[in-house]
This record gives sequence, C-alpha cells and structure tokens, in this order.
Amino acid sequence: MNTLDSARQVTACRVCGGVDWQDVVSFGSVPPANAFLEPAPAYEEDRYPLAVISCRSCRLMSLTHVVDPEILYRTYAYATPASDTINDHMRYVADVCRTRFDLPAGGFVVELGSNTGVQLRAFQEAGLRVLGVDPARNLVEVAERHGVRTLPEFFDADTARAVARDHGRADLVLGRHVFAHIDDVAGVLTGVRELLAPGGVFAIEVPWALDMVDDLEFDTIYHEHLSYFLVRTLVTLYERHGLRVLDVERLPVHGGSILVFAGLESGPWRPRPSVRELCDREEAAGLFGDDAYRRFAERVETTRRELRDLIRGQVAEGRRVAGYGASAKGVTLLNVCGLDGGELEFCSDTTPLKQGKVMPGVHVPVCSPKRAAQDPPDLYLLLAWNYAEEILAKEAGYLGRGGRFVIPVPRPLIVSGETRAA
Ligand code: DWN
Ligand code: ZN
Repeated sequence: MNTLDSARQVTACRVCGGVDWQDVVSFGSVPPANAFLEPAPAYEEDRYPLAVISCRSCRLMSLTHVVDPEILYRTYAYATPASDTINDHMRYVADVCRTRFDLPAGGFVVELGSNTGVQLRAFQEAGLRVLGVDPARNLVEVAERHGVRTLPEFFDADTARAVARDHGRADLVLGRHVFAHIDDVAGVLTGVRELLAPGGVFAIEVPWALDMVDDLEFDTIYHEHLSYFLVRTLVTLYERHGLRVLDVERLPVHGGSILVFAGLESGPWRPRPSVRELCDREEAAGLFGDDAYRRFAERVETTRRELRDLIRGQVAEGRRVAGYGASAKGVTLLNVCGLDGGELEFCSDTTPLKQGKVMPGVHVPVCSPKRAAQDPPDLYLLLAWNYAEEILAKEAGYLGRGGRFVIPVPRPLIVSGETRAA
C-alpha cells in the first residue's frame, strides 16, 4: 500500500489555524511504534514520514503527518504495565482529581483512552461511577473483564453526546496521555463541552514540551504523538473552545508530564497561579522563538550519534547488548539512531502482547524478562528509561553480577553496580 494514502499531511495548525511553520527535526520514514510483528524471514512494513514542525503563532509542536487512527489504535500493543511507579501515579491522579475541584461523592467520571481500565478502577474504589472510552478492542475486552464498563470507540462529539444521553453529564472527563494523540482537537473539545456538568472538570495529562526539549526526549516523537504541548498553547486552544485552564501540576511520569485542569468558561472556577507561573517558565526558556528549537535539533543530532557510536563500540569490543522495555520510545530510538538486530540480540518486556514478536522496523525479538534472565547480556540499553529507578532497583542482582545499563537520554549514561552505589 502507498502509505501516504493512509496518512494526512498537516497544513494548518490544529490549535490556531496558523500556516507559518518552523522545521524542527526530521527522522525519515519510520513504521508506527506499536506495530509489533510476527517473526518472519522477511518483512514488508508500512512506514510514514516522522518529522516535527513548530507553529510560529501558538508554538504548538506537531508532526508533519497524521497516520489514520484506525491503523494505529484498533488493536493496540501498549497495555498499562504492572509497575509500582505507574500504579502509585494513577492512585495520585485519582486523589487529586477528586479533591482539587470538589468532585461530588458518587459523581460520574469518563476517561478517554482508558486502556485496560487501571486508572478508572482507582476511581471506582473511591465510590465513583465510571465509564471508559477506548478504540482498542483488545484492551476494552480486558477492561470489561475487570469490571470497568468501556465503549470501544474513539472519543468525539458524537460519542460524547451519546454518553451524555445514556449516562448523564460527567463531573470529570479525564484523558491521560491521549490528548496529544488527537488530530481533531476541536471535535473532542466540542464533545467535552457537551458532556461536562456545569461545574465539571476536564483534566488531561500530557508530556510537557518544555521537559521534552530540556531533557532531549526525542524518542517520544512517534506517530501516535501528534502534538507536543506547552501550557500556553493549551490556554490558547481551550480559549477558542469555550474552556478555561484552571490549574497545572507538573508530574514526573513519562519523562515529565503536566496534569492540566480545565473547566467551562461559564463554570464556577477561576485560574490558579500555576497557570501563569508555568507559562512564564516557558517564556523564560525561549520556547516562543525559533532559537530554542534549532538548539534542540542540534542536541538531538549529537545524542543520536553518541548513542549509536557507544552501542556499536560495545558490540565491536565483543560485548552482548540487549534492550530493556520494548516501549514505543524504544522502537523510535532504535529506528532513528540506526541500531537494530545487528547490535541488539533481543529486548526484554513484561507485556505478553509484545513477547514473541519483533520490534517494528528494527526486528529485534521481544522476550519475557524470565527468558532474558536465563542468558542476560553484558549491557542493557534501557528503552523504558522513564522507569529507571524502579527497573534499576529490580535489577540490583544483575548489576551486582557486573551487568550494566545504558540510559540513552539526554546523553548516553552507563550505569553499573559501582556507579549506582557511589
Ligand atoms: O503516550 C503513550 C505512553 C504514555 O505510553 C503511548 N503513546 C504509548 C506508551 O508509550 P511507551 O510504550 O513508551 O510507554 P512506557 O510505559 O514507557 O513503556 C514501557 C515498556 O516497558 C512497556 O512495554 C512495559 C515495559 N516494562 C518492562 O518490560 N519492565 C516496564 C517496566 C516498568 C518494567 O519493569
Ligand atoms: Zn498554531
């Protein structure tokens, strides 16, 4: 298939309609990061251009191409991992959403992109009524099995109206790491407006573009992530759609995220100082001018080269290297750094859906951690670096036996038992 038949090239900015774009980075053509494949002697894969541009009017960073979401999400390989870090985080999100804007006891919570329903279960346990909306049929099945009612749909204005009609207005609409995946943000915000109760709150968690630029998290650039948001860009977007940003909290998950609370313009809440404070930090970091993005692109090039040279050097010296965590970021990192099955023997991952498959583009086989532990490599490239603390603690035995990890960003860093103890 000509892959461009199933991808749309972005012309006008999805936030402000602007057409004056700065080119930021371009990684050539790459397969979708969650398109894991059955092992085969040869592969034919769809690849799509992967490049980021920045709107000079509102400073939305956007991908240049939008892959058809039916291709990306109907069957989805990313299921919320069994991780203390993410479980604790989800409990925190449930608490903060319940308390910060007085969510009524027994209120109604709708989550977009609810995956296997782990986040919603935290609300259920607190006595709230919940409904998930997620297009991935394989994940909806899991959520339903765990007692979380979930519609197998993309969230849009029609879905929102149907939910309001069948279940009533929502006190909280939540979208964790899903809003940056949406092309038609206007349609979704129309739906949110129609679904929210008058005093209701719309909360999203997205990677913060300032953290992404500062910490050089270029591996979070893949086809699912259409937008890289600054707080100020979200303020602009919401204002255009009858919503108001009320509060923003920085959180460490996924390399630095923001939890952004918003309400209806006509609602009872007023913005808190955090909104202005974070906009000021973005301004101070120079993110409303071209230079910051030019510097980002230069630094990305340096890290790409350093990582490739480091890993190839280790292999040339006879060391065995494998990946740890077949994350979407990891797939991107390997593809854009030119590392593949020639360098990495395998990649260990806890997700049953990924085990036994090969990683898109680079065809590194994915195996279970148990299998990996039977024949561990000399060096693990930590492709799930956002869980570094948890993973390094879990792998203390491996480190103690002389094993090492490479944390790839912002600059490749080798961690051994000794450096960790120091
Ligand atoms: O926005 C998105 C984020 C939030 O989640 C999505 N578009 C897709 C996904 O991105 P990701 O795949 O980069 O997410 P994670 O959570 O960083 O992926 C970690 C991977 O590592 C999972 O496949 C599970 C695996 N893992 C592991 O093998 N051992 C994770 C932990 C904690 C472990 O100990
Ligand atoms: Zn714009």
